[in-house]
Amino acid sequence: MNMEKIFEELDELMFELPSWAFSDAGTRFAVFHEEGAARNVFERIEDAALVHRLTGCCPSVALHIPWDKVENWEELREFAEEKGLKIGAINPNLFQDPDYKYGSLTNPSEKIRKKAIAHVMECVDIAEKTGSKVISLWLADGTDYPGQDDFRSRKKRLEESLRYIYENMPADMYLLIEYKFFEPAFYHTDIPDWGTSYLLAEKLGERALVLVDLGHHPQGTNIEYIVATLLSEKKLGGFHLNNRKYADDDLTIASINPYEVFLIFKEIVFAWRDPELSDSAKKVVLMFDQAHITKPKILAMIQSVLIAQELFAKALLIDQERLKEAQKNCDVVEAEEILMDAFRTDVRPILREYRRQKGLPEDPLRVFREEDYMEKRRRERR
Ligand code: LRH
Ligand code: MN
Ligand code: MN
Repeated sequence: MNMEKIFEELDELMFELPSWAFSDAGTRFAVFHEEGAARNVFERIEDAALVHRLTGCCPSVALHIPWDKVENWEELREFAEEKGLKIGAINPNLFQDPDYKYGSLTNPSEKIRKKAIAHVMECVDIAEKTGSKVISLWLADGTDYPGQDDFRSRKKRLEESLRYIYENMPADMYLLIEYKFFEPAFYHTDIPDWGTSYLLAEKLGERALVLVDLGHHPQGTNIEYIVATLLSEKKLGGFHLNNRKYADDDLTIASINPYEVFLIFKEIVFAWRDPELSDSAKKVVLMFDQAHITKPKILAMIQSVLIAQELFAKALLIDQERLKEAQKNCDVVEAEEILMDAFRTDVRPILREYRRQKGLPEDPLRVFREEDYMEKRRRERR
């Protein structure tokens, strides 16, 4: 094992935290209050900064507009920078306004489409003011019943709306297009899969890319294969990391299926090391999109970062040369054993040593509990 190489690669592994994971969360049945949870964007940034301080690998925070709201965006940017954070992807909200009942960027009404476009452009403006280079778009658009609207007309409206947004963004800003195969619409979804996101992104241009949310696929989908395909086309823009058992559960990454995450990270690691793909693969943003209902939020986020880092470190350990050899020889068992060798390795001592060398706590979860950061927040945020 070449520790120096592994540590160098770990240095490049950065995650983006979602502001919305630090506030009260729930299901469509109820929202639960956590004492001391962040109440506004400043407190969300404070919590994200704490996660970064303890883990050393989460230097940016994604915002959701208008869940995150301030008078002065430049001021928010300064506040974040003082805390050691950058503002990451700006996520427009095109799913909560009742005007979007029949769609946002696809709505049959031109007036509502224009309203949705204006909201995205407001987010572009916020991105400029906060120093962000990424707009991350997810649409709840779809229909509930056959015949409700015309598929091809909706596709055309969507393409036109996206074209306007793309052409009016600054020339160095990226547009990530997220897909989700169902929900909230139950009959059809306008952007249901990676193929549709890819098609839209491809038509728009180089700065439009696909975003893969791990919870947005039908059961049994081979996500690592989608990831490999998008990486090879230089069309993968980012991830929303999370896990699920049933639908879009937004559970802690790897809590249900760690091997799947390992196999996805393997694709990223191999693309990082491929001279042809390295540049584009290293730009892929690894964001979390999790909502912790029964776990304390900051603690759950630290846990998420650590498990993601751990699975990435395992993927770094795969003996790529031996794997190539086994694949050439069609030695299926040997190839799988090479992956499993890495997956079964306990990398926790390596990561403790890595953190020690960086001056970080070796066990961030323990430090968070021992320093009683939550009690402090409960007192301050009463
Ligand atoms: C939709 C989604 C999307 C939203 C977030 C809050 O299910 O994954 O990314 O922006 O949840
Ligand atoms: Mn998502
Ligand atoms: Mn989701």
